[in-house]
Amino acid sequence: MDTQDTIAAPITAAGPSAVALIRISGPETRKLTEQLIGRSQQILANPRLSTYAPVYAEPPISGQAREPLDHTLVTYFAAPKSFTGEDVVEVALHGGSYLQTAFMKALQEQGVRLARAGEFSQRAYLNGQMDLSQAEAVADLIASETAAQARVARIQLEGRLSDAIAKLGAPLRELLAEIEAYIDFPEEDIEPLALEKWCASLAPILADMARYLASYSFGRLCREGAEVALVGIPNAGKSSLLNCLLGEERAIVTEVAGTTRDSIGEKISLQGLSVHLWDTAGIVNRPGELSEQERIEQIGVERSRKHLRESDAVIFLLDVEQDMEPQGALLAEARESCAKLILAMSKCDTLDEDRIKVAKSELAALYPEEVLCISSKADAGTAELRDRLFSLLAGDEQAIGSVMLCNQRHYHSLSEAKEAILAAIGLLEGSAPQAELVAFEIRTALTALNEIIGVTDNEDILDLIFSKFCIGK
Ligand SMILES: Nc1nc2c(ncn2[C@@H]2O[C@H](COP(=O)(O)OP(=O)(O)O)[C@@H](O)[C@H]2O)c(=O)[nH]1
Ligand SMILES: [Mg+2]
Repeated sequence: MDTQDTIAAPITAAGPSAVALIRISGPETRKLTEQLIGRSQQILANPRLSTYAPVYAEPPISGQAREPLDHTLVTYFAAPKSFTGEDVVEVALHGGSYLQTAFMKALQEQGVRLARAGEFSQRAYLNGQMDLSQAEAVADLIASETAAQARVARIQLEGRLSDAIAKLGAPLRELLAEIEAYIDFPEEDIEPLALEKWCASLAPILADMARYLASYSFGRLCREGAEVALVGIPNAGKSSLLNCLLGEERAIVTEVAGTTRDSIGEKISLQGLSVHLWDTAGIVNRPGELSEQERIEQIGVERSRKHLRESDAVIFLLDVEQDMEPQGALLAEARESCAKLILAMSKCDTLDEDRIKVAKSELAALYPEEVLCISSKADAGTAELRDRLFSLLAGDEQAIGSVMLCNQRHYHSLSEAKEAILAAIGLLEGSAPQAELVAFEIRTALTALNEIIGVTDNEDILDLIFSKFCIGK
């Protein structure tokens, strides 16, 4: 990819709006400003200060008056103090497709290239304005729809993940230097005292790595959202609960068993966490020859079972007024399929205390945890259900505010680093360890850590990351 030419693109969304911001970045930026924008000397002499100026669709021709395209605010950012680290000019045209198209065409006639998706951020990365994990956070922040998504992205953009990774790397580099000193004298055995010291210095690094890796299970959910399914036999009250949690009549509810044939997914926010909530078809096993209707029903049931297997958590609804035997069998199956399961007794507005008590004791063998009682009709117990669901998804990581691993790429690299450190410790604890081999493992760990913050020139990785950005970012 050419990083030497001058690029431009609208950095605001397409369509009519109050303003449409056009960003120009690269070595020709100053020259272009002089050609296409009035009061250019004032603009270029005052970086980071917005100036109201006429904008033109063609360069000046001596002796001829030019008609301006627009009058707008123009801001110059002198390299390296700009988003990309290059000379940048941002032109805040009035929003609207004609003005944007005309000005972009004028720029292209002056030799400017239309920026590719993510190219401004890629230049920012290549010019050292931010590291790779921060560039990824820019894309995440733009894509975020909930508080949790925005928060984990912002923390990463602030460089806190980068700092944490750098903190893991620093003592490893020191240790590597020490070990390499031994490599110069291969005939000498490593002193036992040194071995002990090296092992001791690796232990806390390993513990930190394990902690960050553990944070990925919730960090991933913060970034990507959680998939949660409502599961139970027909008529257990699943669709009613979906509607109740959504606060709208989304799914059809009737007293007829088998009303819900297909899964219906809707998003809700749980303390800022994005949850994709699925109402599923009631699960029934039908032995023997199936009628046409039953065949259709079983396709829905297959989908429900898929949700059981693949969801991050399951809310199992149990209707104590219906046959308990098939519900018990299904609960056992659900527990096998999904590690995170909440059992809730539905329609509690119709049950008296004694009935609830008896049902709870019947369920104790299958579900020793606290069974929830809910009523979608009376909107009772649902606040507690939401809290339980959040705690279950969050696990030990109750606060969305600390440094968490939330990106699969980072998780893989850190896992590699941890494996290498484990291998190094294994060598050091074995008989007659060779300094070269230990050093090799530590170098492997450092390379993997560097991949996270992007001390990489691997073009494939870079292209993969930046191609996911939108144009203008
Ligand atoms: N009294 C009462 N009835 C409910 C409640 N939830 C669902 N129902 C009724 O139970 C029947 C089945 O509900 P539905 O949500 O369609 O169950 P699904 O088949 O599991 O989706 C309908 O007649 C609902 O009105 C509740 O909390 N209280
Ligand atoms: Mg239903």
